[in-house]
Amino acid sequence: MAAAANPFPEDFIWGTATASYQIEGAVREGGRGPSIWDTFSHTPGRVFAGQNGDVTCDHYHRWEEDLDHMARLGLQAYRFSTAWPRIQPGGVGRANQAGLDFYDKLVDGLLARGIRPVATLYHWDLPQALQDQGGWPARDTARRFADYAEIVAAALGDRVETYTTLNEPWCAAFLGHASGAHAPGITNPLAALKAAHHLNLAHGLAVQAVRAAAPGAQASVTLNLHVIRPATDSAEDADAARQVKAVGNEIFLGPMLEGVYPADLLEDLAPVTDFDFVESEDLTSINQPIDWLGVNYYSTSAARRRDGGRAGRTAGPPRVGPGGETAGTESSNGGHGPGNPWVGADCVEFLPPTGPLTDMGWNIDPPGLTELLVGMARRYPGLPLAVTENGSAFGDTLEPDGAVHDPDRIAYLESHVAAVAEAIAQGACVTGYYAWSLMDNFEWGHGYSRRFGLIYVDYANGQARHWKDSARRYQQLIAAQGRI
Ligand code: IFM
Repeated sequence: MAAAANPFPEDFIWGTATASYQIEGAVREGGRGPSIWDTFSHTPGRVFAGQNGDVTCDHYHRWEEDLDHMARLGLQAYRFSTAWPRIQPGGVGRANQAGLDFYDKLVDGLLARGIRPVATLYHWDLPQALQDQGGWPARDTARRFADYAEIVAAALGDRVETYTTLNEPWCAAFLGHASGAHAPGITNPLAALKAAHHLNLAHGLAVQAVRAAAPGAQASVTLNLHVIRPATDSAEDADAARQVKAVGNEIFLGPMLEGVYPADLLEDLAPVTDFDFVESEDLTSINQPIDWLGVNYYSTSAARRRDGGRAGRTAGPPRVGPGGETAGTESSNGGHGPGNPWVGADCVEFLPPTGPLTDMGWNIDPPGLTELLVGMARRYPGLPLAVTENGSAFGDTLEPDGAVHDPDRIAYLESHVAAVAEAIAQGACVTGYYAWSLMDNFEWGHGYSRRFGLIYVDYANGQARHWKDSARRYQQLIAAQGRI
């Protein structure tokens, strides 16, 4: 029997992803200033067991060893983030050379190993000094971000294949400012919407700054697009799903890719604001051409209209936000942040996730990834897509011989790679897949209680790295160009 054709094109990119605050540690070294996550994690009750990113994987010191692991895995690209407070410790002004030097040697080390660097400029570690001046709800933060983007792009230049402006601005805006489950821990719907707009503006200004400073590099943004299904086929539930998608997806897709805030979103949000913080040229500034769109995908959700319609927000039981982000009153954030991140969708509730769940309490729904990719490809023909994060947290055990057997993670990986193959077979232009994550790391409000890595990090024993079985499986998949 002839082997089935491999849908992954020859130039498909296999990578892994990480983020600065989650892996670097060394928070007081190399002139780094404090970020909002330093402040948040050192505030009692915010993070599971009072944990923080002070040391985490100690990647700042172990980066060479980590690059060697990447090379052994056969990675073709590595998606990392630059820490704004390492590069501008106070968020403004001249660059801190020691901070740039760290990423400079990281990029050279990647290139020396044949791995393409993909740099995310913002993965949530805003300099605390900018938070003290208003943070993302303040317009000036967007302009400061463009300055920072220019500094990074000028320093790393075209050695970096792609600059991604923002990672998951939904989380930064709504978990950070509506539910308060993430730094800076604010619970104010209007502040969340202002933050969303200023993140949009920051994206557009940063794309322009990157293009000017590194003309040979590509520009992208990564969104955690939520796959929301109506709980029933009733018109009410269809509208509930629409409302959630509006504030979860369209609030970024609209301005960034179409130059508008959709009318239904504005209508839903009218009880909160008339968007008077949007200035006349903003949408033009935001709507910059990008070279590809990054999509982070973990799970799906089902939404329904709550009895009583727009009866207002309830505290509700602990739950998990669709698209894989913690939300609401999860115990992991110590009971803080009781707000609802779904600003403008007060009359919506989510069904409890069903089926086998990951340690995050998230469902496992590979067809959701195919649906998302195919849907985006049809909506934006000509815009290549990449899966910039996908992965699963499971409770791993380090065996005495150093092995970590993680069949559930392997099954998750294989089924989602197959889902990408299916999307490509259906015509979606998907150019890469980045497993989350290279190694276990600081999982935000959950601290170290959730392990997403392909590589196990033994925090209690000098951050020693141990390959899980899933790392070996990913190594095989890469070598076989995605053939399951
Ligand atoms: O760890 C996070 C990452 O920082 C952003 N996307 C989701 C991951 C898993 O929760």
